[in-house]
Amino acid sequence: MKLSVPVTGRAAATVAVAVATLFTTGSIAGAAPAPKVAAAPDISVTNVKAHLSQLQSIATANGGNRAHGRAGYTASINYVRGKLDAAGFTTTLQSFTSGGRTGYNLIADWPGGDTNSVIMAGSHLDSVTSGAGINDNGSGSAAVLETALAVAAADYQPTKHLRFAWWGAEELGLVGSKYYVNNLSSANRARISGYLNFDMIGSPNPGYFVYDDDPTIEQTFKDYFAGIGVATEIETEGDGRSDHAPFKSAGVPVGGLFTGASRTKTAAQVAKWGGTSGQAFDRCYHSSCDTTSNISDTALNRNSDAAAYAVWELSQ
Ligand code: DTR
Ligand code: ZN
Ligand code: ZN
Repeated sequence: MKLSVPVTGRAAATVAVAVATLFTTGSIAGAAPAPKVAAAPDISVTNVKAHLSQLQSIATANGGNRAHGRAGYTASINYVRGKLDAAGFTTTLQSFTSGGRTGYNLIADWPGGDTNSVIMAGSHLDSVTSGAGINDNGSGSAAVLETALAVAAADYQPTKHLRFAWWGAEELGLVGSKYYVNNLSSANRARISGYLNFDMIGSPNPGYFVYDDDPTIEQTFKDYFAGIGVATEIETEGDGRSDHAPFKSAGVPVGGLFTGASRTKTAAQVAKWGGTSGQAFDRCYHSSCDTTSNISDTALNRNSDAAAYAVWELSQ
């Protein structure tokens, strides 16, 4: 399709992807049509679950876990990196040492966009040593991976630059994400306009918790859930207990999603969300039963879609 009007700014950046949908709103005769923002895709929960199966197989083949400094962690990194490289991302491994073992952060940049204004989405890829870590945090890792692959599949070209991250050694005290933030120059830190964190988003007895940090990011997630008619609550099960904390401490606007860990679901929460009252959101938290059976497909689906929605909305 050839455009007969000059296209500038956001429209120019998105025209390659969205030519068919860009000018779908009605326009007054003679006036330039209003540009329409690109809509986020629906993330395939089947694809997200396929990544979880792969992470489970990796744990099973490597002593039952994907923990920092173990073979299951490097295999997890290689799996995620292989998918991203094949899709056209620029990937970087950042190594650090913790407890005498080498750890890795995987960073994937999507070429294009304004690198002075970066939207990041991240999740920790390590598990504890006691299990495969499929909800904690295969769930966030798989959702972020599938969101990144959806960016590539759409050839999405937002105005902002997109960066995805998989952190190492979160379970040892946010070691990888702290290392990343501490090693950013102040100029590069200032270029990050938002960091979105996904840690435990498929709990089997789920709640829908939104981090109460940056108001714009929080509202973006709330808008998504309002649109699908799902109530949310503010996340309170340990503020600062995941990889958004170092970003927040450094002054980066943060947000994220969570479906609950060892806290108990109340009767009021069951009235909103269903599930079992008096039972933990995740009874297998940090246990050997955190396997592919320890996932609510509904929660995983909703939160994966919410992740993509926020990445799209906040980057254009
Ligand atoms: N940091 C997590 C679990 C966790 C507990 N509370 C929250 C709140 C928000 C995100 C995550 C969490 C772990 O990896 O064990
Ligand atoms: Zn976690
Ligand atoms: Zn954990």
